[in-house]
Amino acid sequence: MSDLKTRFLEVYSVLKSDLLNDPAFEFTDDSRQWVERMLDYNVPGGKLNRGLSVIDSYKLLKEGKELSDDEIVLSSALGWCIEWLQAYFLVLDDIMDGSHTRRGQPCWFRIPKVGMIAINDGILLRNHIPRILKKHFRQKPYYVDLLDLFNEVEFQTACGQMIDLITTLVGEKDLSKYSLPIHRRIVQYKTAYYSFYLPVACALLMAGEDLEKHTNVKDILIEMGTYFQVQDDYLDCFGAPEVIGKIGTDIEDFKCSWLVVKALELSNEEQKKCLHENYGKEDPACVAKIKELYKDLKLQDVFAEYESKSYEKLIKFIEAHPNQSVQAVLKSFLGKIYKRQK
Ligand code: DMA
Ligand code: MG
Ligand code: MG
Ligand code: MG
Repeated sequence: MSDLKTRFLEVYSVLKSDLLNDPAFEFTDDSRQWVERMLDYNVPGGKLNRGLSVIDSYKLLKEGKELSDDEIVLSSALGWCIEWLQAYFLVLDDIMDGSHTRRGQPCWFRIPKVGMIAINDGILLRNHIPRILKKHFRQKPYYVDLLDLFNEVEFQTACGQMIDLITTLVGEKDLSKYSLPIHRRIVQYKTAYYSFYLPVACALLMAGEDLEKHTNVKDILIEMGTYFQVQDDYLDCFGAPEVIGKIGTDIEDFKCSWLVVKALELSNEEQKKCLHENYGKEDPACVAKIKELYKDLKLQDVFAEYESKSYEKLIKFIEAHPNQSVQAVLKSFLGKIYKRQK
């Protein structure tokens, strides 16, 4: 394990212990145990790409200078705030999407003693973020900007989740209404802001930068986030559950996934009929028919083409940026996700 990752994980234990001893609540042994188990189950078990990106980005912005202990702890704490935000959204997303597994284990709400308590746990996870920020950043000149950033991004993500969910009502009425512009809007809001813009924006604030001056960085990161969510949509159907740690539900859920949009574009009349008849059904036989159709339409090849085109486009976009260390931040982020299998 890289040294920074070890340090990052150490900071998790510190943040957790602060939260479990928060003087604003009189914890009992039971409540403390509940929160500890809930955090350990939902917060640290992912790839940690978003969280680690804050430290990586901050380091690159400092032109590779050794970070002080304090800088490592602070950038890690911000990274963990993003992981907390992600945990909060995922706990609730899995309930709404009717998912079964996440990160190779049952979704939190599927644990018999948890059930719908998971909703409140999601709210708690969300409330931990400002508590972490207050404890570690209250005295910083960029504290208000940090709070504002997290609020803005959370709002955009919740709106993205809303359109992800209400668009299925459109699809149930008329599947042929699904299109790339609609898909793009959903994924930009539900994924790109919090997964891509937020980590780099946190690092920029820590480095004393003004976010208003970095709208072009934001544009590139949103583009990258869109590409990332297309990968997520692809892996939902074609990924190996034991590798991605989750079983896909997009077909059953009538989601406006990149795959169904492409399938609609490429289908003949008969194939369209098959889509209309089988998409959005729980029945495994219907799901199998959709997957068969995706294969007939060679969506794996269509995706591979999309993936290399997106990569080229993003690299061009990045290389047009005037600042070398910003370029390095963006390239490092892109390198972590290109051709990802999980
Ligand atoms: C998830 O989209 C977006 C957020 C904000 C959690 P999704 O439902 O496609 O994610 P997953 O495939 O991980 O359930
Ligand atoms: Mg989901
Ligand atoms: Mg979802
Ligand atoms: Mg998905």
